[in-house]
Amino acid sequence: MSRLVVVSNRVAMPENAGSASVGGLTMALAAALQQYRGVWFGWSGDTTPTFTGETHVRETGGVTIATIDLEAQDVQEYYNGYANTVLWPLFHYRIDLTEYERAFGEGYARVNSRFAETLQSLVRPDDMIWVHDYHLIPLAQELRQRGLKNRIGFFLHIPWPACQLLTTLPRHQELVEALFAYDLLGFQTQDWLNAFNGYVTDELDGKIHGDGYVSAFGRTVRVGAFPIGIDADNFAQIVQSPAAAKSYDQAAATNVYRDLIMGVDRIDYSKGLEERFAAYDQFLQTHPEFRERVTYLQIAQTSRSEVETYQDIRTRLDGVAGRINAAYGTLDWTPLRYVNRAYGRDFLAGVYRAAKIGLVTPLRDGMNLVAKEYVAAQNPRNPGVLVLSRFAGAARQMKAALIVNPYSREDVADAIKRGLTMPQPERRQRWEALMTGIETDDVSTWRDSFVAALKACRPQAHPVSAPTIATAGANETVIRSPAGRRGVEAQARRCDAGHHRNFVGVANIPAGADRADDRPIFAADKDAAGRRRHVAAAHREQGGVEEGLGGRPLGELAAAEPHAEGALGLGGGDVGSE
Ligand code: ADQ
Repeated sequence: MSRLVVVSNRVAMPENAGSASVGGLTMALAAALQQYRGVWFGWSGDTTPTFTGETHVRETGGVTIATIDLEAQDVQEYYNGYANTVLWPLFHYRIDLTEYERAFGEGYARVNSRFAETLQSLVRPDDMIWVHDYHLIPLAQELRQRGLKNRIGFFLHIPWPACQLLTTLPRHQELVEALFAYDLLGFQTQDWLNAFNGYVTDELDGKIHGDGYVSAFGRTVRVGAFPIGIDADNFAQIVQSPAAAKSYDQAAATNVYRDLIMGVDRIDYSKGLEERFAAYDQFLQTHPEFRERVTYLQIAQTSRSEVETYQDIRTRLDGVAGRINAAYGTLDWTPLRYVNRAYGRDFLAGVYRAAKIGLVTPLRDGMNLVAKEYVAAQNPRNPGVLVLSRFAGAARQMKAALIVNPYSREDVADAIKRGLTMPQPERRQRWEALMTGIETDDVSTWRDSFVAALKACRPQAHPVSAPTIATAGANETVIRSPAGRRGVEAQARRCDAGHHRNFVGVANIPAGADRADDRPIFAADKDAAGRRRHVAAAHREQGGVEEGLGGRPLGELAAAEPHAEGALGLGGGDVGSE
């Protein structure tokens, strides 16, 4: 049996995954790896002054855990920067919060290259590799360039943005092209898959085949929607645990005369917490008869606290929570209890069960596992009501919830009222429909269907050898790549990223140029300001650009005036314009 190699940004030890550790991805992967004999590879969370490439390996519960440390600059540019200040806001439709900085893109490329460099020595030829999430989009391309032919799948845990939004990202095509180095691309829902397909047809002029494959950049990959679920069996056991019983009793005892409304989220603007607080305010304002009869408990763990936007949102939430309590609170009633900490899953399960309303109102969410956990924790005889945003991926499956528009505080306030007054038979009917879905589409269905699709997909013909690079004179570097123009271009960028930022573009050597063997080349010269200037050229026969260098010999090229791309006949559109 081939092993499963899971790669994600962070690795959480499976034995701790059931505790207070946070993050839907962690929960899902721990469950997946306990079933498969495999390797989990990722960043340790630690930093070293200089990257060593040393892998820390250990075995636990039949799983090999392999981690690497990163440099502080890597963490800043790749994790806080490109992943969480560019891709996360952009993919959650918040281009107003997206901060493009070239250094972030370079850090992202560098860390993906470091991941690939270290990972390749751990991978056996028949391993299947499953890469997770937006931090690691270029990883397969990096591995292919190092000669790996394994089946590699990618799963995106967050939404895929609409084409018009994605095109605001400098070098968006390059990012999407990297996805075509995978064999399988998985999305949470059909909506996000449709958005991806929309980009492929509208922006790339690619093709959507009827059989689940899409083509662009001369490559064809399998795509699919694989909605993630929770470990329903495990959750059912957790709900029955003594710790859950204790937290249930605590929550019930403090709310004997009151109904509990509950939210559990990481503090993140995508989760719609400010809007949710405003909706609760609206509810109390327009339904005074419910004052002192409800308590809203919001458990919100801080996350990504090194990113400024996350510090800002925390400050704002503190302010809004304080204002609501000041406006409506009485001597013995705190309308909104807002708690910034992580709890164990067993503790959470008990509190979920005690809550009459589960309030899950993200503005945009790949799936949202809290919605599923809340339902799974309910007492079947007397279940609570899930109020769920239509913009969570989960809304696609959980149609028996009260579906709301999180941007409308009136809509959410109405749903809170409806949930609080909903007769028991309707609550039970809705809960049964929701619970059936949670049991059917649980985490093992997600895992098994993804892995089965990865096993079954038609493997791509991957270029198997890495580009070769050689110095061919004072101002020239020769790059050969079996991947043709794209391989040369990618390598040229990598050379460039480390020390210079003035990569110009890629062009073919036309027939008749004075390079007898018509090899792919990458030439560098200096411009008038003394900066190095690079020109890369791809192998003519391997699908390179149409434009040539006008038959001019390389020596002439190297002497060309700066900013004279037109004169050089370079193709490549936005290359180098990041
Ligand atoms: P997240 O954005 O982290 O995950 P979510 O799916 O809601 O969002 O998962 C959060 C998990 O963390 C849940 O299991 C929840 O119980 C736990 N959690 C949250 N706050 C906690 C706290 N204070 N204490 C303890 N546990 C807490 C990303 C995507 C989602 C997608 C998941 C999985 O953003 O859309 O559903 O990955 O693919």
